[in-house]
Order: sequence, then structure tokens, then C-alpha cells
Amino acid sequence: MNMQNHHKRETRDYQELDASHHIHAFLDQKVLNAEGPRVIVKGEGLYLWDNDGNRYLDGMSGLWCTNLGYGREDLVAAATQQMQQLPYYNMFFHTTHPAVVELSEMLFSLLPRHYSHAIYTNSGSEANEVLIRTVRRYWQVVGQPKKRVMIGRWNGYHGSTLASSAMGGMKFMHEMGGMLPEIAHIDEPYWYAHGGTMTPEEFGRRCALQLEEKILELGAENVAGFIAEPFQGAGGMIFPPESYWPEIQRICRQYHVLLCADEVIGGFGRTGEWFAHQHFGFEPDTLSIAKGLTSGYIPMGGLVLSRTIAEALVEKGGVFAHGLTYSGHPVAAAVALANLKALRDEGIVSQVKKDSGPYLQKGLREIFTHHPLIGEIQGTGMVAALQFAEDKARRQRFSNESDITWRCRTYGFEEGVIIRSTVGRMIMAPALVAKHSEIDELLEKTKRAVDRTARDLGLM
Ligand code: PXG
Repeated sequence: MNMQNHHKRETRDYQELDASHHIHAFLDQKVLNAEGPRVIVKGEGLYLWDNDGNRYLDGMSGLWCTNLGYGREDLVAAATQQMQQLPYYNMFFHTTHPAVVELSEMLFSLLPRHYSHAIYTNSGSEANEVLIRTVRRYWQVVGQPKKRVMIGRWNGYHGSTLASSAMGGMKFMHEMGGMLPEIAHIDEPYWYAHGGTMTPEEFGRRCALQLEEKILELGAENVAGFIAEPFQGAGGMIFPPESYWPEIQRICRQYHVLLCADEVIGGFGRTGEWFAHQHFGFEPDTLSIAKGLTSGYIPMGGLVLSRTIAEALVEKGGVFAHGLTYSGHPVAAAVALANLKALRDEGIVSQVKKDSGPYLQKGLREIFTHHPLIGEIQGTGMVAALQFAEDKARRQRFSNESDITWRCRTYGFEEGVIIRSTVGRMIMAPALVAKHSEIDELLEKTKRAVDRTARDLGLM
């Protein structure tokens, strides 16, 4: 590969300039400045290159978003054509444009029939901000204005803005900038960590029943919605036990609490279904979407509404007092449309379900089921987690598990693979277009990183 164009500056120069002016996401800037970030300069398919010519297999689809992989000329062409034709127009002045209309047509052809409308945003965080105002507005419109509280889950992730982080359950995020009123949390359905002596099924039901208890404590007349990721992403790629979602759905229906699925990570084929709630078999009232909507080529998110909610807002809601300058941005919409066309017309989602997903999952289980460091393997389609365990038989975790998974992540980089560490778990979510040979490489390099970590701990 010709790297000439990318060697405009030395890596050291990029790092120094970056340290001078840029506050990075979710890390200690001082530590980063001392170490110097890797400077990523090119992507092609599943691979990334840094400024020094090192190649990495990207096992995380960027940040769970490049579902089609890097270097798709059709997405570039869609953006270019739209920029030439109409780079921007708004939705405020009784206007629309073909790009957003055609995106909606495509999106709702892929979604189950009981969804009818979308509110477009630039990100997943914004989708969840809009969610709060929209569900409160819905309850106002249907004559239950007291229904305002949103219930989320500890260790859930819904974004970094004030309200989306408040609905999320990352306490260290709440500590920066504060919590909001009218938001409550229940426990996460993380059986391996918190299930104790319960079976996964018992534990799943118990976690779901916490929702009922919380609704009764707050008063159902005050609760607007329950928000959750179908499987937790940033919190550790945690799959709930099978008993969880049916019980959650029953409770939401019984108490007239809207079931709000955050599909920002799970949407657009990750599990082998178009949306993760379809994999888990429940029917949310709203879907928050972003990431895979454009395969990360351009920022775009949205909030999808059920027909019932949308009809109430349209028929009885009057002015909907919300709008972003870039809602339904034509270039983002054109890229999203090209992305969804590719996912559909190239049969990529069904390939994840029938072929590449099972291949990855089988490979992981063959390699890691009896590995001394791995206590649990979860995942389906193109997403998976490896739970680290100090004592597999007793399901005991390391007291310094974050340090250990971080070390494994670093070994991954050294082996030429990017896998993500969370508290106690290693995660992978490669592009949906991964070929068998690339999955083999991902597994092989991941094994090397996990083995090196296990050897450090004296487990191998
Ligand atoms: N909901 C979910 C479920 C997410 O995973 C967001 C909302 C927010 O989307 P935006 O586009 O505003 O970032 C996300 C984002 C990680 C990690 O470490 C995951 C996300 C963001 C940052 C880090 O896995 N997901």
C-alpha cells in the first residue's frame, strides 16, 4: 500500500500538536500525552494503518459502527453526489429534500411494520436526548402529563450528553456534571458478575422484577419509559438471560410504561437480525439508532417511533418544539441510504446470521471454552465478549480486572488486532463483511493476546 500521502508529518509532530490542543474521549489526558496516541491514517476493508505503517485488523468496527468496513466507494460517491447537488437544507421552513425522504422509505422498509416515523439527529446521544422530550410530550398529548420519569439501568450506556448520560448508569459519568431529576435506575442483568447462586433464568427474572418494583415505588402514573440496550455494549457486551426481555415487556405493557430500546450498537445487522430486539424477541415502542445507520462514514442518528406514538404526536400534538440544524442532513441521509442499500442488496445481514456469525461464534467457543482465563463466552452474529475469571469453577473475578483486560487490549495492538477492554471483559464487534480468513486472523490474534495475558498471571 502506498503510504506516501499520509506521511505529511512525523508521528511525533501529530502527537505533540494533539497533546497541545485536543481533549480526548474517556481517558486521562495526561497519561495519553505521556504515551502519545497511535495516529491512524487509513482504512481499507477490515484493516487500519497507522502513521508508521503498522497494520491492524479492526475487531471493533471503529467504535461499533463501520458495519460495512472501510473504503466503500459507493458511500463516497453518494456523499460526493449529494454535496454537489444539495449539500445542505433544513426541515424548518415547510421544506424537505429527496435524500431524507428516500432514507425514510428505505429505513421503514427494513423495520417491522408497527414503526412509522423517525426524528433524525447527528448522534446516538442526541437520539436519546430527543427520546426524553418526545416520550414526555407523548404522555402530555394523550392526557397523562405526570408520566415523566425515565428508568434506565446501572452500567447501561446511552451517550455522553447530560440527559443521555443521566439515563445511562455509569456512575463515574454522573460524577462529572451531575445527575438530572426524574431519572431512576435498576440493576443490570449481568449474571456472571451479580447472579450469585441463582440460575441465569432466575436471575434474569429477578432483574426484570426490579423494574416492576421501581415502577410501583415511583407510581406508574409518573413513569414515562424504560430505556435499555437489548444487549449492553459499552458496559461489557453483556447478554441478559433469556427470561429477561419477555418479563420486561410484560411489565412495561402492564403499567403503560414505554419500552425504549437503544439500538445504537445493536442495530443494522450486528446480531444477524436487522435490529437486536428482533434477536431477543421483544417489541419496543421506540428505537434509538446511530452508528451502523451510516456505517460511521458520516454522523447520523435518529429516534424511531411506533405508529401509535407518532399518530398521537401528529394528530393531536400541535407544534413539535424540537429541531436540530442538521436533522436529516442531506449528505448524511444520502450516505445512510447507500449504506442500507449495500447491507440489504449484498445480503450482508443474512450472511451474518447464516454464515459469518456462526463461524465467528463457533471459533470463539472452540478456542476459549477451556481456556484458563475465560469464564464465559457470550455473543451472537458479529459481536462477542470474553469474560475474564480468576477462578472459573467459582465464577470469581479478578480484583484488578480492568488492569488485566487493559493489558490484554495492549497485547492485541502489539499482535496487530484491535479488541476492546471493559471492566473484566474483552469485546469484539468486527465489520459485518468479515470473510472467514479475516475471522480466522481475528481469532488467532485474539488468542495470542489472551494467552500472553494468562501467562503473565501464571495461568498458563
Ligand atoms: N447508545 C448506545 C447504546 C451507545 O453505545 C450511544 C448511545 C451514544 O451515541 P453517540 O453517537 O452519541 O456516541 C452509544 C455510543 C465504548 C463506547 O466504549 C461506546 C459508545 C460510545 C463511546 C464508547 O464501547 N457508544
